[in-house]
Amino acid sequence: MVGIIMGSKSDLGIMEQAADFLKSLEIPYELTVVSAHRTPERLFDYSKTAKKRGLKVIIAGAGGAAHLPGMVASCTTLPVIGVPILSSNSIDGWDSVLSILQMPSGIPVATVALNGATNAGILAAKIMATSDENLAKKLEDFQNSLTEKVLGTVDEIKD
Ligand code: RP5
Repeated sequence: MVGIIMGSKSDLGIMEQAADFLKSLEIPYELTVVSAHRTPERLFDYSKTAKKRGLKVIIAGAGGAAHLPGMVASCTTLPVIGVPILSSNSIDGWDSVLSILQMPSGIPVATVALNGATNAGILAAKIMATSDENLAKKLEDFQNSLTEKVLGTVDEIKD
């Protein structure tokens, strides 16, 4: 089970891309809003009960002063994947990228690219696949499909 959280409902358009990938591999997930600044008690409750509730990985996305992934990581031993989001009043996304990326030593967040929610879903699936051979096979098929897709374009470009 993967937990997907975001700082605001306005992040949903990006974060549901992580959910879409998990769904495509039939990985169960939950998806909800948890704001580090507007619902701090909910953040503590969510992250401190996450493991007990059966979550194995948490994907956390936020824009601007994006403290959600780091704060969640500080409250759980589960791996946390951070998704920086380009929000409407952002400084080109750098505010979010750096807030999530520049974690202090001891509390890592695996940070994907700006708006990189699909990759966050893939990374979560890869973590789950370390103890699930069936899932590992599905990921292998997925990666092979990427290779075939690119090779399929090779002949389309003639000298
Ligand atoms: C962050 O501020 C959220 O993650 C969102 O990306 C950004 C803007 O939030 P709203 O003002 O749209 O709720 O906390």
